[in-house]
Amino acid sequence: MKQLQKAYEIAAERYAATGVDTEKALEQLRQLSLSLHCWQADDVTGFERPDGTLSGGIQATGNYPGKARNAEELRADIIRVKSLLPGSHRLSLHEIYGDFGGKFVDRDEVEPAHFAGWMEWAREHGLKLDFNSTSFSHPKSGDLTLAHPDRSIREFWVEHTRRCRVIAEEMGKAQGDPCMMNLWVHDGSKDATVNRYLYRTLLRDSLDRIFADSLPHMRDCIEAKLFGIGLESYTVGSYDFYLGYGVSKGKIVTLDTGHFHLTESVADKISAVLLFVPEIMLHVSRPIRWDSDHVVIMNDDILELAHEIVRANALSRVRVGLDYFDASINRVGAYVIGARATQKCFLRALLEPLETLRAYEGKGQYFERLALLEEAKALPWNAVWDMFCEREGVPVGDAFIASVQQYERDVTSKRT
Ligand code: RNT
Ligand code: ZN
Repeated sequence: MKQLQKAYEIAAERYAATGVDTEKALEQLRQLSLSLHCWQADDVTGFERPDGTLSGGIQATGNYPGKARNAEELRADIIRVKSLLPGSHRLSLHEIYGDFGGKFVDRDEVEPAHFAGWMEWAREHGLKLDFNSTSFSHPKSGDLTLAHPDRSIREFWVEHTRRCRVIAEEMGKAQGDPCMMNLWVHDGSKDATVNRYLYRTLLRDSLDRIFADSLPHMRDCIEAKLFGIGLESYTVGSYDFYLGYGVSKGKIVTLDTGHFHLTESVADKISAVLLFVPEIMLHVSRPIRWDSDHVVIMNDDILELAHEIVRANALSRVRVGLDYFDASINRVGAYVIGARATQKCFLRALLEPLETLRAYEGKGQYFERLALLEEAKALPWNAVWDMFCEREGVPVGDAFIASVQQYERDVTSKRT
């Protein structure tokens, strides 16, 4: 403790010299809740069918032992993860994670009652819930759902998504805080299509019907992407499509960091998009060559994203959800690495000597601006991070590794 305290005091002094208040940064970081994705625990399988396989252009690769096989196991994993993260966080559920009691409940039959157990559990553990409709991994998923030219298939998915909004509304009401409901559908085409306009018209019309009722305790978020596996040539819900929809209807746009061309900057979108939509939902992920959903680490992409949010003074208008699924390593560990990396990126952004940088920029002192940006990278942010963990009563530094290993020995290694 003494060393940690000393290191923090030295760091605080150095930051103060650049005009940054570390205590203020820590307070802001404490307020930043991540929306933890439930699906890293079980490779996006869910509990709808015993033999559920993942479809919809997304894929989890690896077969590391110990994935959660039911709600009880998933809840236990999340509780362990939570104990290793500073701050207080939310949990994002997909519809296929309902408590279906061993009975098959089709997507157009799902009800808030199927999530009563989750709501009770969440309340007990001080977690707030977010929600997602699920278009994938179903016999009616195919290549098209909400944009399907067959009216009955489209109806099925409209009904599903409307029901999901009602579930989100109940969650929001129960927790006294709006539930963010994310809508992503994989609709697209493997090869050249001559019906781009038709499918997008159908998707727009389906969305209009889904969003017809205004529900005060939930918020709609709409997520675009570039392409899916097996759906490489065309995505109905492209970025342009959802940005247009979101701007015209006042919906929250979800930016998944894996859903753009790899040289496109998601960070640069923050200040543009926030001028025209109420809020942004992030899906923090790590694409390697494609939308591979690797575990998030502190890389330039996420650092730049966090910096842009802080520079835009937009922490209150950006929701930070995680979205990755690596089945090749310890899954509880994967959560902790990605969540802590995201928090560290935000901490570094909060510690940026912004006033000084802006003063330089205002006076056209671009050498000085660049020099300080470079120096800022090496300021002792890690001592501030350690202090954050210490104060929050969670393992400091790599001490969380032992806790994940212990949990593996006691719990996940016994799941066969
Ligand atoms: C898929 C989207 C979507 C999913 C989750 C499971 O490319 O990113 O957000 O990852 O809904
Ligand atoms: Zn996503």
